[in-house]
Amino acid sequence: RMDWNSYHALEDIEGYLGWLNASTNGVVQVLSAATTQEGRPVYVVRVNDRGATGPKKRIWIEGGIHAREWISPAATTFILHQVATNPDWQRTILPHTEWYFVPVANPDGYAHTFTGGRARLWRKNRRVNDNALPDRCNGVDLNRNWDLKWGVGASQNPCSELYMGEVPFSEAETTGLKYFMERVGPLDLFITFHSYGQSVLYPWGWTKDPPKNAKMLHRVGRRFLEAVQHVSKGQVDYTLGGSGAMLGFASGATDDWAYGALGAKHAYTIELRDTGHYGFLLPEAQIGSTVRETAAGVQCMVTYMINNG
Ligand code: 0X9
Ligand code: ZN
Repeated sequence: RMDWNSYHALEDIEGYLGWLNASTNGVVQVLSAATTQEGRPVYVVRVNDRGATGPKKRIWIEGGIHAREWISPAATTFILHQVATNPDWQRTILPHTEWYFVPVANPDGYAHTFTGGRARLWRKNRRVNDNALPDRCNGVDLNRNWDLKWGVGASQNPCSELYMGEVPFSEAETTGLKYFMERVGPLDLFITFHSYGQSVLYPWGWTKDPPKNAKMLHRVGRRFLEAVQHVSKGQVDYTLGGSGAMLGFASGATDDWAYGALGAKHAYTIELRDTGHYGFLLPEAQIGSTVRETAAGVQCMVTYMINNG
């Protein structure tokens, strides 16, 4: 049905979502948040055990907003798989949580990277900005298109990989996800998976000034680092900090919007393996260990949040 030993084309991922939807007795629901320029749905997968009452942490996990970062949808689907099918997670985590997964936030871009040679490591979506311009001038960086301090560390040039779009939320993917998130309501935890760099980043993206609950963001982020260290037996190290301070300024990203506009209590961008040796071309042999340590990291963050209010 699905495995985490190879990278999967969009159709395989969608097939797996359909299987989950059909075989988990209403616990997993596959919904659509948007239809892309090329006509593909942007799926949101809700996981909620209606049998469990009592307070629940609301968690949103986004993957695949950057087309070439293939390990991101792999990690997102693996965590979804744990929540939906792992007896340990279902006993200890699921009764206290409600999950929303976006396995591939940029399906057009993702599909494009499966057309051979990873289509020159495409990052943006596939909007046609101007028919007269070369292919690299197509697309909007969906992680520069959200409306919070829009335009910092981004480009107004459509030919740039960091093209922010004509206006905030100019894209079907970002608008659709925004509306969906607003309907879901206040989040306790938002995570968007990227690669590469092995870092856990929290707001803000446009300033080095820490947000008001930076201490708490740091404390919960540490749980991820500790779990990865533990599972990898000290082989894999992540760094942790504010994204503006760690990476340089960039706004219009989902993490800042989820935190600053939607009011998510915790919001993170997690840059997965590696630190640059393979970069975006992380070998398939590393998928399994990467997604397992990542799931352990998220499990520890969520467990901490459940136990600490
Ligand atoms: O620049 C990005 O969009 C992310 N890095 S990546 O190399 N995967 O493109 C980092 C985003 C960090 N968050 C903010 N700057 N708000
Ligand atoms: Zn990215």
